[in-house]
Amino acid sequence: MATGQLFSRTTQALFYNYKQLPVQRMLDFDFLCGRETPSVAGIINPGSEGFQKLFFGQEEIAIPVHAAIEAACAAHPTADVFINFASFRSAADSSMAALKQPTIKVVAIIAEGVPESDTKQLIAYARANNKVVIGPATVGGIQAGAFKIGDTAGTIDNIIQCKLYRPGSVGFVSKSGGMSNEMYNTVARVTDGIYEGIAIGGDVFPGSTLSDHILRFNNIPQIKMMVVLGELGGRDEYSLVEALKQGKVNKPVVAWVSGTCARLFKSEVQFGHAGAKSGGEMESAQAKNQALMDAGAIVPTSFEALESAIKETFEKLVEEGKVSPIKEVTPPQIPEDLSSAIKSGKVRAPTHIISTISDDRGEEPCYAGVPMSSIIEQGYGVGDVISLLWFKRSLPRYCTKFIEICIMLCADHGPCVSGAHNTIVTARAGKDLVSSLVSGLLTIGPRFGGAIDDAARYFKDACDRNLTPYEFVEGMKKKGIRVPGIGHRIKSRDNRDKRVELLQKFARSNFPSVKYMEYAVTVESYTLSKANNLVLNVDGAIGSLFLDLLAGSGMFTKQEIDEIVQIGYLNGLFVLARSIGLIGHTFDQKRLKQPLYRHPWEDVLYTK
Ligand code: Q5B
Repeated sequence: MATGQLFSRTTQALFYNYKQLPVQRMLDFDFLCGRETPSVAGIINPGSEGFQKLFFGQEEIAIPVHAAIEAACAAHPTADVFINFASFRSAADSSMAALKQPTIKVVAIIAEGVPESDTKQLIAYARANNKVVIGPATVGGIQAGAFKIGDTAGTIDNIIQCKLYRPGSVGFVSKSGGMSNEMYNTVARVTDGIYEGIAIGGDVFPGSTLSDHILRFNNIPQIKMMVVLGELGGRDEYSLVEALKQGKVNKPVVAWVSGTCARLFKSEVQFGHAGAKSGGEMESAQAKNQALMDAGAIVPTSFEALESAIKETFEKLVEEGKVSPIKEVTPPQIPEDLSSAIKSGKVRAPTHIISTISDDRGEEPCYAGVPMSSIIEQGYGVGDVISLLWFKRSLPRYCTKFIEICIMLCADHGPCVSGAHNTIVTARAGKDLVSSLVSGLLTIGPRFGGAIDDAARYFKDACDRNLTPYEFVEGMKKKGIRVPGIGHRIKSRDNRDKRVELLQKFARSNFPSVKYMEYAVTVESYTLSKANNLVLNVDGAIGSLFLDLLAGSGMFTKQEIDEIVQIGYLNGLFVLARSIGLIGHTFDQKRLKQPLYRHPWEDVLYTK
């Protein structure tokens, strides 16, 4: 691998498999470093395209989203780093596809658990084509003040504390991403800071090794000393030993191999990483530390002593005049996200929606405060759910039973009624379920099914004002208004609507009072004297009986009843009920493979 710089202040990456947090962290880092361009040129989200909104400092920017790697590389030919956040299942294929793109030079693979055979193929391809793989199982890497991969170095607070917003003189490489954060802090405390840090990942076969990066750091003039954090298991550190012995590294290397405690265990121990297990003597931390020391690395006696070893090495370089003092800069303040500021209580923000009927934030959703499990365990029915979500209270069983009866009785009234007809025509025009359903629902209104609210309004007003049926009906006639809830196209005095009879029967035996319904019946007697079809229809029966339910249940104040009638809750019963039938008609037509409907000419009166 060798050569030198992988990244710069203009490096741009393609981010595979969109994850909001790491991309935003990269952009926040860019802003902190005073980069002019965002380090993420494009996002690849297999199968979807468009733009993703993210913050670049205070401004929102739209980063292009591509469906495929090839398309992203073609659209962003200067982006040469591929940051792969794919799962371990698809990381190898997507990484290989990226490596095969001429524009991609570095591939960082975050996933843990990539099959070793796949990793070996990636390594072989990368070596043969002069490309660099960082990972798998890595957090990535960082060039201070220039470019950062994904979540490397953690939060912005940590990055500021570790002074990673501007370059120092130390090249750092480790296996562990977590320990990198620790070491960035240590290095910032005792030197002028990190120039570049890479976590190669904890797998047995890393895409690039500790020595690969040390040899590369050796070629970067800005790096004056290197720090290596190895770990027990594997033989990677020995290639560094070889490089040191062969004199290929001419800058001081401070090294520590962790895992010296493995000797305290009687049997072989597997540490966190796949590659970190105590094998034979050669793979022990002690043996590797000794070999590194023998080869000329500065190796402390313990991890605790690593900090002073780094400090001494750096101070020596300063004394020798090999490190020039760094110009400190104050990084700009990253604006805090509203969500975290609210969480910490620093700011308050007005909500945009108010809701009082349901809440899905807790362990289980609640309808008007009643948890889902109670609804199921206590045998609630659809009527109870409607009473919770529409009326925000648990109504007595006879009320919820009445609601359920309304739903059942109004679910359908054959294919010839306005709504079903529209639904059938729509379904036969090849439209989908929702279109067919809503085309039927849109016919519900003052003449068809949607007269319940008006029936309740007018019957209530007339009954409360003690109007006689004559005064009421004739008064409506004078105003040119048909009495809502009265009249039917096919039902009549001699062909009563069974639904109305069933509703009346239930109410008479269960409701404490049926005052409004009885009033509607007296109105019906009067309208029937005018015409045979002016019966109390299903809308009128439900409208008047719901007034009785509201008034007789003792669950509503007078003001609440007026509000329910005024807002118009009750057509909802017909809409809900008839949706069942309209859905059925849609399926029926589709099942019957009915062709496009065309109304016959003979059925139309053509006239001038
Ligand atoms: N006249 C329902 O009318 C219908 C009068 C009236 C005083 C009235 C009509 C009406 C009020 C709205 C209403 C719900 C349009 C009906 C439903 C669900 C359904 C449907 C299904 C299902 C029927 C003839 C003469 C005229 C009119 C007078 C009529 N209604 N006077 N008050 N309410 N009702 N809708 O048969 O002197 O000759 O000029 O608007 O409650 O939708 O099954 O189909 O489940 O799907 O077309 O049950 O009653 O009568 O318009 O020819 O009028 O009666 O003034 O008098 P028709 P028209 P005149 S339930």
